[in-house]
Amino acid sequence: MAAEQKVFVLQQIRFGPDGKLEDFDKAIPDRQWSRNITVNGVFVPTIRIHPGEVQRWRFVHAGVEDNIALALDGHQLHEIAADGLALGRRVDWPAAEPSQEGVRELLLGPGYRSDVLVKAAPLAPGETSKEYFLRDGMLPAALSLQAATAAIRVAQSRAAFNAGDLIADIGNKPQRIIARVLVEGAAREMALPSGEELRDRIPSDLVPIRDEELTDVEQSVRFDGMSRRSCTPDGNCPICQTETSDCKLHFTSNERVFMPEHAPRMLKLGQASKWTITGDGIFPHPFHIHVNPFEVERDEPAQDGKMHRAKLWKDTIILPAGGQPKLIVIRSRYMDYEGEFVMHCHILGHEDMGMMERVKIAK
Ligand SMILES: [Cu+2]
Repeated sequence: MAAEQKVFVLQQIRFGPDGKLEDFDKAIPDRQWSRNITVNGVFVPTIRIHPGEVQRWRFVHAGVEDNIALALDGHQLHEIAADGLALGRRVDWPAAEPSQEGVRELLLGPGYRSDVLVKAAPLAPGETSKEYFLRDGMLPAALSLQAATAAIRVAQSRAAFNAGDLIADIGNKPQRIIARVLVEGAAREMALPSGEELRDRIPSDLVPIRDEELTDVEQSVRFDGMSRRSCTPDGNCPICQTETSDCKLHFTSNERVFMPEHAPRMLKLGQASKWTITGDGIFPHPFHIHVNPFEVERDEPAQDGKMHRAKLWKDTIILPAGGQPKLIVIRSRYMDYEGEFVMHCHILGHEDMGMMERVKIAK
């Protein structure tokens, strides 16, 4: 039996304690309302799965800026693809509780996609259903509860929504919850694919980039948030060339705010290059590039249950925050597309304030 596929579009919707947001500007300083995660537009939906069944869940982080650390109670998330690209292996991310020391949840930054297989646990004798929660480990529990309370107020005004169920759930345990997973119905004995069975699923053009392929010029990118160094007191700014008093905050890529008239970064068709990307260490900027994915390393759980470095192909990677800027080195091959596109930070506010560049591939 083929695994049923479910798409989870995760969004972070801002609203106030009355469940409304008439003025978006008011939401910015009030950080507590930025962490409401909806799944396909629904707050804490119920996902149904049979005992023993395997389903393919395709997560899309379509949120504005907060990272999400995914984990499901009592079940591993068996990751098989990242950013729409098959991994060629199965990465078994740990269950939410109890978590193994040093092993982390599956991290999704804005713009990330992740495909996981979930095999539902069996029911105990006499049980007709069992409830689990899909959680976000990054979500502060108190904020989760506030968000949930506000959501209940909204839900109560709509007859079609069973607010009573949600209130009962939130009463004591479910904090940091994204969705409720209900295991119910007749048992289905479905097997997870092994790592070997997944090995040949990698797209044929995504073979590792060898050192001798790196013939195009090495690229360097630096994302800086809130750079003020080029503003003069009269507001005349050599970065964005505006003369308004609004010119105070810059989100820059290589010290420039995006301008359509800036010349694009040039890459050579059919060649490959190394990129060194640096964030400012203040914000966790997700670097995202269109058209060609890149090869990068991350820490992921291996067969021994510990975290190990592993290579994968992606098109979005978080430049971590946490004080010191940290370099990320990637490799990319410019395959069959000739023309222009963009690379940018996938925190949409940063991108809007200038953290973006044009890129052009030519012969
Ligand atoms: Cu950013």
